Amino acid sequence: MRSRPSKLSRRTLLHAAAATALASGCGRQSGGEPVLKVFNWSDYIDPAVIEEFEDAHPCRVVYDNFSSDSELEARLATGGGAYDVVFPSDRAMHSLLAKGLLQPLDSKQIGNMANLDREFLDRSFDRGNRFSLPYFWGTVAVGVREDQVAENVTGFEVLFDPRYRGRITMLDDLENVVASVLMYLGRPLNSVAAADLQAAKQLLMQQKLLVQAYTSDAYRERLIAGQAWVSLGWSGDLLQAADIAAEQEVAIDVVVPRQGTLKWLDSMAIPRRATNVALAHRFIDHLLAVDVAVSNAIHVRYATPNEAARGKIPPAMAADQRIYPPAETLARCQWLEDRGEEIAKIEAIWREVRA
Ligand code: N2P
Repeated sequence: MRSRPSKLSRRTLLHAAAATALASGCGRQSGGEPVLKVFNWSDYIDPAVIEEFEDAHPCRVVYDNFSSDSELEARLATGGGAYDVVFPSDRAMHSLLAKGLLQPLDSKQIGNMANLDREFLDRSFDRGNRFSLPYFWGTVAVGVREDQVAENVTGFEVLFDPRYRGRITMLDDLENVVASVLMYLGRPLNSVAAADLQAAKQLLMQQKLLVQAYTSDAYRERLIAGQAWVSLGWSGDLLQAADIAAEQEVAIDVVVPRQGTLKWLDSMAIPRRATNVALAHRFIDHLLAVDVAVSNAIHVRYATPNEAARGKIPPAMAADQRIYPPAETLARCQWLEDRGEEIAKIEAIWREVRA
């Protein structure tokens, strides 16, 4: 009996289709059909949502992936790709705005923004939401292969356990990793104090000997395949891995550290150099429509900032504490703050860890 294609293989097909479209050189208006170029994190949209948009508007969406804030910024700064809609993290927004790489949104064209939960609007990185609207939020969490790790994991500790030498993956993301380590050490997550950063660096250098890979996307496949046993990852990606593994009767536990962790908010925005601005607004408005946001949230397993949609997602999902952590855990979570020039200190640590 043929098994149905896994979510990952459907995604792979989607990426392949996007890559072929790019390679064949049909940038804009090929055959008169408008093209919308979207640049997003991997495994971060329901492919059906794109298809519905293409049918409703008629256009073709060229969909491309990045796996770090710096990759997004570099692409926007050099003009490569000329994207129309991008999905920066809260951390990335500070720098994209400081460099003038985004353009203001026309809120009149985005009526569905009324669906958003005010809690996620007007954040420090974009007061008044002049340039961005929230897409999903989530946490930095730990994925654990239950068949390989016997103890009850409650937080980051398992990532530093020598018993799992060579079976640990970490995000390839300096700020997320350093913040998680500071949290594990019980120090302020945004600290740039020398003593805190020294302690974080020391631990990361020790841990390096245990780490199989630093990766911000391949950890899902590695956990599913049993190549990795514990991974620092983003909540929804880990839950996607857990779902796929469950189909193969493999249990992956997704642990949002009880001591608190990093919470983050990704946004939708339009680059300054976008070429299809009207269609970009329509795409953002589409993603904010209640039914679209519901199916997208079900698919990606991240927490939706769309209040109207949250009321309509299946109750088991709305109550899933791995997606929406309980209030007492959330109270211990923190956002990344803009640390300006001080970020160079964290970059220096990361260069040594990754050397
Ligand atoms: C989705 C990754 C979420 C991005 N694959 C974290 N900012």
